[in-house]
Amino acid sequence: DPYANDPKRHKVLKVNGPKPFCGETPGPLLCESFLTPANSFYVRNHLPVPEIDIKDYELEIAIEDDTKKVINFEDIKKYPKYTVITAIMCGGNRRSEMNAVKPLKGLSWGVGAVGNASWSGARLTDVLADLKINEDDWKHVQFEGYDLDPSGVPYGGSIPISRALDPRADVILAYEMNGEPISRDHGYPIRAIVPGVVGARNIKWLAKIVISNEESRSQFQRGDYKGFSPSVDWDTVDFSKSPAILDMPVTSAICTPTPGEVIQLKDGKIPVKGYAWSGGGKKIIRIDLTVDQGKTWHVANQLIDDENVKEGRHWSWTLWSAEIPIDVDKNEVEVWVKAVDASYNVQPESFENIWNLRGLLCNAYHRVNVKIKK
Ligand code: MTE
Ligand code: MO
Repeated sequence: DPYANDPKRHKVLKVNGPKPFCGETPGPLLCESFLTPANSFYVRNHLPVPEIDIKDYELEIAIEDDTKKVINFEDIKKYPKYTVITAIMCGGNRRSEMNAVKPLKGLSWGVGAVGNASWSGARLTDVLADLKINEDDWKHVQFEGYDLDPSGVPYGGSIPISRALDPRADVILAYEMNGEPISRDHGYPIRAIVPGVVGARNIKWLAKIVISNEESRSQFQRGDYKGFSPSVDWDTVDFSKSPAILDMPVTSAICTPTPGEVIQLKDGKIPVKGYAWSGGGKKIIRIDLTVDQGKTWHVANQLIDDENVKEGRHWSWTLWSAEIPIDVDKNEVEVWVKAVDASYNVQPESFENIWNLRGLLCNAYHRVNVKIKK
C-alpha cells in the first residue's frame, strides 16, 4: 500500500477520499478562527505523502533543461524571512452544490475545501534573483513536488513569470504554517505559496523549480483545473482551448447555520456567520444576505480580515457575521449570501449558468435552508 506511511489525520476532517487523502473542515469550525489551525485545515492530496528527511532535502532550481543549482533547507532559511496571511482554496470548493444542478466529475466538496493561514519563508523573487534571469526572456515558472505517481511522474503546476518575480505578488517558498514547521500533509518541509491563486498551484513538498517558456507539462496544469462553457461535455471538451485557472473568482459561504439546522429566534433575528474571499489580492468590501429571495437585502455588520496589508494584496479571507430579521410567521427560511470585492465583482446568482464538467469555480450565491424555532 503506497499510502501506508501517510500521516494520521485529525478526526474533525470530513473525509472525501481516503487514498489519496482528501478531507474538508466542517463549516461551523471553519468560521471559529481567522487563522485555520493546521490539523483541521482541509487536505487535498493527489498522491501518497512523500517521506522527506530534512537533512536530505534538496530543491533543484533549473533554467529549462540546464540545472543551474541545488539548494537545501538551510540555504532557503538564509534568505530574509517573510510572512503572508493567505487563504488557500481548492478549485473545486463547493462543487457539491454545482453537482446538484447537473452531475459532474470530481470530489464532492462542501464549503470546507478552504482555509486561511499565515505562511513564512523565503520570497521566490529573492531566491530567483541569484539566477540573474531576465523576466523578458521567459514566460513561466514551473513547480514539481516530491509526490510521485506509480510511473514516477510528480504532481506539478506553473505560474506566469511576471507573477513569480513580482515582489508585490508575495510568492514564497514557505517552511512555516501558523508559526510552526509545515506539517507533512501540508507540504513539509517546503511549499510554494502563491497567494490569491487556485489551491492547485500551491505546490507542496517542493522538489524542483524550472524557469521555462512553457507551462508545466503536468496533467494538473494542462488537463485539469480549467473552466469551460456549460454546454461543453466530455465528448467535446478540448483542454488545450482553456487557460489554466490562476486567480480565483469572488466567493462566499455560510458556515453557520448549517443546512437544515433549527435556529432559535432572538429578538426576531437569527445569527449567520461565514467566510468570503476573492482571488488576485482583491479585498472583500461587502456581504449581502437575503431571506426572501432578494426582495430585501441585509448587509453583514461585522467583517474580520487582515488589516495590515496594502491595496491589491488582500490575500486572506474575510470572516463575516450578521443578524437577520425574520418575519414572525416564518417557520423556515432560505438564507442567501453573496460577496462583493474591491473591483465590485459579485458572485453569480445561480449554478446553472456557470456549470462546467469538472465542477470548478463554484462561486454562485450560497443558499442554506434553516428551520426557525420561536
Ligand atoms: N502539491 C502537491 N505536491 N501535490 C498535491 O496533490 N494538491 C494541490 C495543492 N498542492 C497538491 C499540491 C491542490 S489541488 C490543492 S487544493 C492544495 O494543494 C491543497 O492544499 P492542502 O492539502 O494543504 O489544503
Ligand atoms: Mo484542489
